[in-house]
Amino acid sequence: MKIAIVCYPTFGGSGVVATELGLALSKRGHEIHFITYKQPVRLEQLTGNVHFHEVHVPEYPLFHFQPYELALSSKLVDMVKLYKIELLHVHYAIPHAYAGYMAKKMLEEDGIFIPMVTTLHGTDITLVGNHPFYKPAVTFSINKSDVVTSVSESLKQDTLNLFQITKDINVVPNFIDVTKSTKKYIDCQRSLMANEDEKIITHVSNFRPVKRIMDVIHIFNKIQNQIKSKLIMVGEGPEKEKAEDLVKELGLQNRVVFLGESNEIDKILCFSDLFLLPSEKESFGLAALEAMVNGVPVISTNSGGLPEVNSHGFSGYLCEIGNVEEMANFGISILEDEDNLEKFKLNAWKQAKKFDINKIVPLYEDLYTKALSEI
Ligand code: GMT
Repeated sequence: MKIAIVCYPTFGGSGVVATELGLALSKRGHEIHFITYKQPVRLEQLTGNVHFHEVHVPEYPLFHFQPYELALSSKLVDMVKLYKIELLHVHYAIPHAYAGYMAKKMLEEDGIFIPMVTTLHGTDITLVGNHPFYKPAVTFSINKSDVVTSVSESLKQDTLNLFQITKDINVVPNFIDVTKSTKKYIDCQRSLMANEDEKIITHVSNFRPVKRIMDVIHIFNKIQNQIKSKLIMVGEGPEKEKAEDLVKELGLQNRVVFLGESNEIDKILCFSDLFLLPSEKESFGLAALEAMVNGVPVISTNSGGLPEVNSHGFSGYLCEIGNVEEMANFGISILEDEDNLEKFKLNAWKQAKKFDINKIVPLYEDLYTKALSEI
């Protein structure tokens, strides 16, 4: 199939999932066209059947806001015609599903009928899309999609609760390449980050308020009181400065490293012993899955789709939002005993295997076939 993938090209989970999906589909023989405003961060190489088309938005001083949706829908129309693309797969409802629908309608004027699959990722529903300023447009574009998918059962329920949805929502969980494992990284340089007798705890996110970054620091503070350890903070975002201040206030400057954004998460996770994800809301928690596939147990909240990903008492633990005491105690219980730690590491890897890319990508292919047959 010839498929256009529309996504955010940044470090966010939705962009990562869209990119990994496109690459996996290309390996299965499909022709993939990424259409967005910048080359997606995980799209390192463009091969024969993977293309990238940049959406340019010309600056015009009259406009207070430059109309990205217009430029995107026009680009979609042009690329569909030029490459004879058969299907649009848009990731993140805002504004991609809206722009995709406009493109579909413009193409119909020329007698070209093309289905649109919309994947809901989380904040497009629970935080942004639910805002009264966007809600009618988001509801409309979800209902006008030919196929709708969500990355967890929890997100499906949130969508049905928050919007008047008339379409079926298919749950297709996020996935991971399970061949990624610590063994792959022969240059796994643990010694650069910590001494032999120290444990390494990691957090990866976009440092937005929803991630509860201060909880990460407080949990770590309690753990390091009992277990010699280091905290590696990966990512950038609005809460970073506050987090750095808290680290200073608690006198943890020598124990906490802020690495910034990284394209090499696996190289960091391969030497990590524990992953912290105390989010307020998480439709799935791709970061937790990336940790688990590297054999890193996860302490997370039980919000949103996290209970569908992290298994309590097996791959890690789930706690109430904000219960830093309990999260720290569970962390200590995993780290204080080497045998227990090894057991949790192995379980984390086993849990990740449930989301094997080879099991999940065919689910999308089936939905594409269905969408094409119904157009
Ligand atoms: O919150 C993020 O990390 C970014 C956000 C995004 O829109 O890219 O992630 C959302 O989509 C990911 C991929 O499906 C999910 O794994 C994240 O849980 C989800 N974030 C939230 O729901 C807050």
